[in-house]
Amino acid sequence: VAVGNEFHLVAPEHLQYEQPSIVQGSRIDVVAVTPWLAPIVWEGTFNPVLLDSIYKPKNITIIATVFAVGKYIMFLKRFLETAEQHFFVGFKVHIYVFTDRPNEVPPVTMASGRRVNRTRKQPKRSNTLTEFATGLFPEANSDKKRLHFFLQLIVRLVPTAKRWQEISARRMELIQMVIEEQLPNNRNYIFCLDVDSQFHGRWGSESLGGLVAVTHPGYYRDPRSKFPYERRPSSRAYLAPGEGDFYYCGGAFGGLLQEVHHLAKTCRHNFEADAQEGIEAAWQEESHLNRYMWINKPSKVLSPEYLWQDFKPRNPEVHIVRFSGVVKNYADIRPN
Ligand code: UD2
Repeated sequence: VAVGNEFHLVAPEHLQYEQPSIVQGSRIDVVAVTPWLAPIVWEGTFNPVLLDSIYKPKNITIIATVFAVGKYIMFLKRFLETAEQHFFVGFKVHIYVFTDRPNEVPPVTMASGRRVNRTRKQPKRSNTLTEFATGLFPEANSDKKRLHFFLQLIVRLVPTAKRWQEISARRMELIQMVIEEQLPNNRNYIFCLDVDSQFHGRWGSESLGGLVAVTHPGYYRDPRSKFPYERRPSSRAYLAPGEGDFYYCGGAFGGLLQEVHHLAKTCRHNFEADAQEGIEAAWQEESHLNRYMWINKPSKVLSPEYLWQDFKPRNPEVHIVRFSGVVKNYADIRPN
């Protein structure tokens, strides 16, 4: 189980909150722990005030990566605006946007509590990538207490893709590179998210963990025989019948930097080694991610509240949708 260098949890001495119980759970309709004893995060299983009060003093930065290549740039505005409202509000957040259309990155209106200015940096070379633009920083004269509540946007140029699978293929490589720039500041966290998505509710400190995976909304009630794992033994993403815990989505995963670095490096290596043998896994890097999470058990599992699909009616156990994939027409938006 990946636990990395997670902090120990220190709560403020005088904080008062509802008494926890080990015999009466607030949720009896769902499972809140895996067989390897990782929490499964559902609404009602955690106290957000307590968790924020533990993590806020640690002065951590949450990095998010998002890819908006080709026509997918159209999803970025809603992604950023809703992230601003719901994603780690009160924490330092750096969002890396990878795009081939940097001039179409939209300006984002900040919610209260994140009073920020937009500034423009000089383009800077970084390995194969060009760092383009733009930061959202606290106003110089803003209330001192709020100074550390800010969101920064970093735009990186990536080549235009000919096949949509290429984008998926390169994501792990670029995530690996971003993390390598951040290390050794490895007590920070990263989440890698699909851009054709929006936030609707809190996604915050309850989701922090060494290695964090999200159960796919389409398969979480199904037997593992129905999971769309890669089934050809010749692929490095292969999972045999009888293997696999959950079906995790490629559209959201994260954890501590060094844990996600290991994940990205491994998935990228396996993806590229497969490609050299002419194999592309059934669901590209999502298949490799599922293989990885079978071997390296996540230390926290997020329920489908953390990735629902807008076209799908909410199931009764899903009390809140925090993040969801928007409805899209693949034929209109993918390169081919
Ligand atoms: C699933 C996964 C996705 C990925 C894919 C397999 C979820 C919700 N989604 O989604 O993460 O594992 O299967 O490859 O779990 N993109 C672009 N431009 C493009 C195409 C894709 O920027 O032309 C980026 C964009 O950030 C998008 C992501 O790649 O969100 C995934 O692509 P998708 O949304 O088309 O993949 P999908 O819906 O099949």
